Amino acid sequence: MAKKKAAGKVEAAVKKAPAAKTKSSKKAAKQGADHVASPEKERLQAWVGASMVGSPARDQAVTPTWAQEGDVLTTATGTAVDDTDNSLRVGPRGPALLQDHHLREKIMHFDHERIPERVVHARGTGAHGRFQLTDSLSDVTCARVLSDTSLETPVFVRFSTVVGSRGSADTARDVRGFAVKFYTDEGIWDLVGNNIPVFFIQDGIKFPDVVHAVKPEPDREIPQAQSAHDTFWDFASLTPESTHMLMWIMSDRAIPRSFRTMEGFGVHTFRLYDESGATTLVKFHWKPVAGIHSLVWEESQKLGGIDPDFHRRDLWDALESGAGAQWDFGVQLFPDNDDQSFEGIDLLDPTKIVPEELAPVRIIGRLTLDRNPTNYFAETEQVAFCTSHVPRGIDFTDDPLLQARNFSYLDTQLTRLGGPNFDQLPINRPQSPVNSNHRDGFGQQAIHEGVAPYFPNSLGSGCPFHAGEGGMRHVPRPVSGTVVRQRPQSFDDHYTQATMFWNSMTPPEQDHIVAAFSFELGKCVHPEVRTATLANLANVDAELCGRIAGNLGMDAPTGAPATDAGSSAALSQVPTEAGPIVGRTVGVLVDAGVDDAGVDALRGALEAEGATLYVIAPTGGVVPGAGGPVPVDRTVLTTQSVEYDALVVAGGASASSLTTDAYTAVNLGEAFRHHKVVAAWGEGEAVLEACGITADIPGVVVADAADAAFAGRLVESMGWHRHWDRGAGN
Ligand code: HDE
Repeated sequence: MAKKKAAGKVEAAVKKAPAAKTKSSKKAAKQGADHVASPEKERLQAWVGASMVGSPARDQAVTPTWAQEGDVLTTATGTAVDDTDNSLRVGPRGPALLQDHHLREKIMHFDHERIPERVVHARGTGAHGRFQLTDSLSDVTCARVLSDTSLETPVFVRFSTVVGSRGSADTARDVRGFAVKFYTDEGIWDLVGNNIPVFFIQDGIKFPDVVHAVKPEPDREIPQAQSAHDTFWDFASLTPESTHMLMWIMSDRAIPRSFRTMEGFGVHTFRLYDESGATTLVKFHWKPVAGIHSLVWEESQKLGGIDPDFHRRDLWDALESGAGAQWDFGVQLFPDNDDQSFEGIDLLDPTKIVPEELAPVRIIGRLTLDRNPTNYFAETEQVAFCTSHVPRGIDFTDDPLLQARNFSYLDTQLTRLGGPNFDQLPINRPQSPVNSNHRDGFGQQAIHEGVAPYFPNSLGSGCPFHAGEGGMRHVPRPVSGTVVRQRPQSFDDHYTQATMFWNSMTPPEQDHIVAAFSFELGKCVHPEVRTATLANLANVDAELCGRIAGNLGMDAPTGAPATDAGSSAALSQVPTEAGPIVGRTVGVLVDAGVDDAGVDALRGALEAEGATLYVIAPTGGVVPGAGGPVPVDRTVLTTQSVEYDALVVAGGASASSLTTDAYTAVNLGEAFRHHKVVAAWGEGEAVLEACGITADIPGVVVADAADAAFAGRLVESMGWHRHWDRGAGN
């Protein structure tokens, strides 16, 4: 049965070459369908048993029967090991013997466990899931993943920060990578995007420059995972095309609450084509179902120490708890006209967006992440994305950033993954048939049969054949011009969209941007770097520039900001209605005598919304409640308010000891200052009042009992994420 299914596509090609219906054409099908019998597979089957046969190759390796078979410890080549605790020595106190292969192999393997980390995006977190198309794009593309709504496409997603090294903290101010590997039935599609829709530079030749500038300074390797230093701002101030991106990176977008609450963007404009060869330009968008939410700056900084794995843990926990993570997938479609522009915006310029007001995002599908990796190294570390991996129906534009990326990703894998066979690693393997004539190389995993890995051939009966019209297409486009190193004039306006971004922010969001610029420039020791940056910002907005200059104690220069930049509501993160709280966390402060029934009721209500309640007490174990013991999840020694979306003071006799407790006061004050929901029931209200937090303040929820009405108000209040109308704070 498996044979039939996998062979379908190849058979189509075979029909075009009747002379080739031979052993080799069957082999072509077999090579693509990993679960078809072969001598090698048969040997494997005899060895590991039937369970393995018939499952997709990728999953065989994800559940690596061959690597973890049998009960005893063996060497890499299967010899049973008698003792792994003592090296072979001449007497118990004598020297070690060279003939101890197990010792040498164990240490040799350990010595080589690390592979080079990614030169950018080194810190990352991965998850498995699926993509379901809901609205077919068959009118503009022949890509089945975008046109066949009956398909569910498996995916692996890797989120990342850009600047920090592999061990850096998750919550640093940075762009987040949002890379999606679609295992489509027509080959891999890697959509390697970010959570910010524009980029620092317009031409890929500048990428080494921006990365060298933002990475730790080369003499002292300081600072780690921060753009707040001279070399970055030196480069940025001398590169005005980065101004729009700087606005985003200094905004709350760069300190997301969770990967689950980030938008994702393909950034570049791509090209779609249909069976007739008609083309359409497209920008890709991911919209988080959980809403777009961020941390506040102080929170992100504290989390870097309290829980450097905050985002990784959040995603892991959400997937383990079943809350999952979901995004709607959307497209902005544009006619593929001669100048590849839309409403005066050059679609080849990756420092520009097309506002959603001009080209609405059409939602066409949903991404669901629901499975954590089995092994971090094998999956998240070894996953290799290449922007050049696209199935038929999707093509590139001449965006000079995209063109350079198409070279870079394929190239970088050679160093990281040790050779040209990186796409044979289990996590990178397509789930569609593969039948290339590539052979050998480091880490070759396949045992190829036959003698004719070349084209054309007769010894292999011509196999594998050209797919012709059924393969990738290169839609004919006239290209002509003079060879130059030059940008088009239409790339020249570096400020208007930066101004539009500023105009689109609410007052608290603007405050955060001012604070971020002030922090970063305040960390620069060279005054000329600050001066040059202010000169650029003067062209964005006089108030923005003036406020930052004021914070730095400098004079604000005069610029010429666009007066017609307008605004776009889609750019602000402040919600217009309360959203879901799935995957959110609530800390409940308790002590002896707590209203345990109330804790249970609240837990039930929150879990029904997909949120998790954590009981926080002075010590671990259990706390004696009014009606029975309450298990403690975290203690005041291990947790802080920054780890929760809301803090609640429980009712009951426990409240009296909490009223005078310093930890309680500090943490409630902090959650309040971070504009989070703060709540209490029963006697707990007095604890809030002792901290100066009263029921009439926005985002403060109090009630006599932890009943359904209280839970409902708490959930609704958390649905707003932050209560900026509270006034003072970060
Ligand atoms: Fe990347 N980028 N990039 N980048 N990028 C890499 O590829 C590069 C750019 C992005 O989770 C590297 O496998 C160049 C834009 C993500 O594995 C490398 C240029 C965007 C990831 C590379 C860019 C991205 C990477 C490092 C300018 C958003 C992480 C290791 C022409 C649309 C993927 C690797 C993962 C990773 C090069 C610009 C996103 C070196 C040359 C623009 C999400 O190949």
